[in-house]
Amino acid sequence: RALPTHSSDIAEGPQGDRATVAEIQAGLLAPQARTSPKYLYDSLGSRLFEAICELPEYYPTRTEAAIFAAHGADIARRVGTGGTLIDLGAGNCAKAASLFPLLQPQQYVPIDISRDFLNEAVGRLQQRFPSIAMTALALDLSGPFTLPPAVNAARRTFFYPGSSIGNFAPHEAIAFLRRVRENTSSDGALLIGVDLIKDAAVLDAAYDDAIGVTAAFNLNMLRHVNHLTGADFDVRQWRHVAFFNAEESRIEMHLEARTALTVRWPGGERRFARGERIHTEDSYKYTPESFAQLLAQAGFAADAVWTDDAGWFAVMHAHA
Ligand code: AVJ
Repeated sequence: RALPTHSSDIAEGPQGDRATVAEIQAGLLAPQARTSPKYLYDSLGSRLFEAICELPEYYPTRTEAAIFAAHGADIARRVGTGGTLIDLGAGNCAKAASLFPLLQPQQYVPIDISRDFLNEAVGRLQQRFPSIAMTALALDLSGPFTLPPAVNAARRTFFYPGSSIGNFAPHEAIAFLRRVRENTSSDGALLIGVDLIKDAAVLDAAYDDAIGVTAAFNLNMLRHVNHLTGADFDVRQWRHVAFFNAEESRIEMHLEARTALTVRWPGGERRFARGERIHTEDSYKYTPESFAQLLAQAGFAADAVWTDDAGWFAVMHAHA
């Protein structure tokens, strides 16, 4: 059963809406070409990300799950049962679903930009957990957002797992968490997964795996952009590049032109020299201390942190 999805600003149909097309074109025309990481997630991109989460090199998903497995009871005591769980960037909803027995939410509100993917996942989930009220929201969280009245206002816990917060630069992360904070009352809270700074070789491998799933995930963005804007990117002319930038404390993902080429779209074009790159994603890494500071700047007070034995990943709880 497909659930009704509230959406006003998601592009539908074969082409993106005007604002989307304009944003993408502006990024491609910038001196340092860039695209927002949100364009990594069309239906295929969301499935490629699911595959990434199963890779031996990609430790975040597995490590975060191990933290929940080891500290579940403690985490449930912090969060409390019976409230509203709001899942920011829910994807296939699997992480939240695995916490339902523990957190026993009264209402579950998954939010994701990938509308069809989300609807399908929530439809299945509602059948498995008929007693939890579910409201799926197709929203772009990169802008301001307001939760509809159907979402319980009391005891909202925002769930932001997987270190998705890492896609934002620190100042953007603060702005985003401030917007989350604006959607909570004084009894609101945040349960968030944060990827931690570690050996660069471990980080590099996690974002450039041996069988090339992350490369496919990155390259698929070009197909999505073709679809949205009518551009003529030839995926074969591009190569996946990913590395840890220690100075900025972030993984950078790029697509690099294998040869001099020109990309054309209705009303414009961009020439790329051989070796020139499109910056497609950043994934910032923190320490528990640096992230607690960031939370404080957003109006949240960190009150608990759980990590794995190696200290590769942290789950943090904060109250409003
Ligand atoms: C979904 C943003 C958490 O940064 O690790 C995985 C995305 N990119 N491999 C991450 C991603 C390449 C992922 N986040």
